[in-house]
Amino acid sequence: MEDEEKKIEELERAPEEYTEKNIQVLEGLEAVRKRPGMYIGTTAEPGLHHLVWEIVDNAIDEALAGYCTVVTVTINKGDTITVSDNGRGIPVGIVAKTGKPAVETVYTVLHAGGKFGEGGGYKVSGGLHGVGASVVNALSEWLEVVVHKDGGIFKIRFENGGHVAKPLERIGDAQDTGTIVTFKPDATIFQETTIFKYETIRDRLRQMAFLNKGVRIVVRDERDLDNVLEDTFHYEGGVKEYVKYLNANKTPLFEDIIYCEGIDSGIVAEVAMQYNDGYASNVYSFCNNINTHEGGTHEEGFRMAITRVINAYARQNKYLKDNDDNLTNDDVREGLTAIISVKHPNPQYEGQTKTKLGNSEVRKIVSNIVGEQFNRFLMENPKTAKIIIDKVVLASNARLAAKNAREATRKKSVLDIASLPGKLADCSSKDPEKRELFIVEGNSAGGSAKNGRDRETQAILPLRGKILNVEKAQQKRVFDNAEIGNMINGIGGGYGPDFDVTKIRYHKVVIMTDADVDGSHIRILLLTFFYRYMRPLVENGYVYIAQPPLYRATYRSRHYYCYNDEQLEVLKSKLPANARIDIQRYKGLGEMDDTQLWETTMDPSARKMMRVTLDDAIEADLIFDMLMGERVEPRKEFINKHAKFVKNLDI
Ligand code: 1YM
Repeated sequence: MEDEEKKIEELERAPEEYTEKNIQVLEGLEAVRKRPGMYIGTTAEPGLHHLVWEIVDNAIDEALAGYCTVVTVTINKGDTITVSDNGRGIPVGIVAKTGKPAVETVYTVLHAGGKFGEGGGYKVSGGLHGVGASVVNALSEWLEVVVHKDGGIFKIRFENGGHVAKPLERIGDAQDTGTIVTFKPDATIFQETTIFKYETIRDRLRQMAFLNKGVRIVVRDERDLDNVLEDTFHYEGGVKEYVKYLNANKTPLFEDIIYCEGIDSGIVAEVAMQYNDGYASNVYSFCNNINTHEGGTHEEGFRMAITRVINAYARQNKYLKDNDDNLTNDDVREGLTAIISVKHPNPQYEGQTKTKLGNSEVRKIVSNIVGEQFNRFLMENPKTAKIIIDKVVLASNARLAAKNAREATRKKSVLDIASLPGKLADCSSKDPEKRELFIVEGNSAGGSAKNGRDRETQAILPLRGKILNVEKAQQKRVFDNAEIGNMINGIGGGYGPDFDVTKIRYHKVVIMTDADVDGSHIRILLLTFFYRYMRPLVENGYVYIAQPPLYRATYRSRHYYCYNDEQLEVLKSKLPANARIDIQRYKGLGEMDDTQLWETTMDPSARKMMRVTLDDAIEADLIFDMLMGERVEPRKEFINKHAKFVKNLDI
């Protein structure tokens, strides 16, 4: 407990004049309230949840330091949050620099946690969130911290964005140690919503448990006491179990999950991976428990290493002949599920969304660790090695075939106006922001849409029947598919890794399908295609789902459109009790004429469209796997559980 002694010593030094410091503190918190976006990104729903991550990060740090085994997060009645842990408890002694108890300092001074944390344990927060507990306090209506430590229970309460309402006091005796924080987000800051989403918190905490092996994380929703929700996540296998979880709905090619770990220059790296019989690549990377969506040096190091090792092994064991080309990064990624997790004391983030790891030393560290340990794995497991090499060689052959096929089609059709698909009825506006592309199920609905549309801004691309399930098909078949080719040419930004969202010809791509089972299947097939081959289109919020009405009710020759059963009931309740209402249930878009389709579904001033958003790409991947993959059982289960599954899709 050397750190503790150092801290107490520091605490005992004569407090300086602190009135002025006090003012500085309040100014600091006031700055957070003035510009919350600077600290938590947004005050919409993600920002609200950010408050939870911030407090949880401190508890996880305590777990990584080796003092805490259980973290509990509870959503209480009234949407307050309680986070508790069984660590050492935040120190309660006076800090010389501020003249205040350490716990008060942590909750009122920006970035204070890191400062006295130095030398104690492994501080991992401080990445993308890591703005510190004081930011949560600044953005809360009230916040209470209870500390069990040194035989006592201590409590402090803040109100109105971090003002001390009840100074720290000892309120009882305790045998145990730990920290319990409860807060209520300030509704004047979080104007959009102050309602927490259980699923969002649950999914993030599950991920935290995978990334921090051994920590037990309990999440509870006590808002409805008749229906308390609770999940516990605890993975001794850490990222290994994460890969198993991600592959649960796939068919792995072998049992083992390959695992590499190491520490170099204070940087901890862990990698887990397994191949499945699919074609998609599911490689996710993290730095300090934050998903680095844009990749970075840890991912580069990983890719370099596996490509190098696989090529070397394939040559040594004569799977590749001397004059065969090397297998490429893309070949080794096909069907690969992997988690790359690094913990770095001083991460640098780059990229558009600051989710790309930039520290250059990490490339080599990860590459060395993975290179050495993956190579050893292949040598020790020749049967599995053969399965991997066969898979990668197959991918390589398919890639070459696809390339040839592409080159053949490219000669016929370059991505320019001349090659726009014949079935596309384009619009006349030149401004992509104003242009909308309706992808319409069936030729007859396509016809109505063409006649009913606004020709200046709305283009129509009718689809014939079902499109290919890209989740199950090999790449070559994907590009041979006419419907897919039409969409790629129509949208105009290319596809796959080369997809360029700045080149797209429409800023709204609207999926318009029938309101029946086939329609929702086609919708999922299209979403899967966009998600796998034009992900930035989804990420930037350019994909929409049209909402055609389910019913047309006619009363005294006036038509009323209802988009769901509820609306129909409301309408019925508003009309006289014995009114003779003629109700027509639309089974397909084709049952509407041009005018009806325009009025109900396409007219921007009247229509309802659902924008497809991507809350959590990893969970969305899992759902796509389940809905579109080979295995039938999990899909049945999911659909039974979520009867209206399309609505519940987290994308
Ligand atoms: C529910 C949230 O904050 N737990 C927590 C925080 C700290 C400690 C233990 C802790 C850290 C250290 C020493 C150290 C923090 N302490 C500080 C500071 N849970 C939660 N549990 N003793 C206890 O880092 O050396 C900041 S966070 F700065 F006061 F030491």
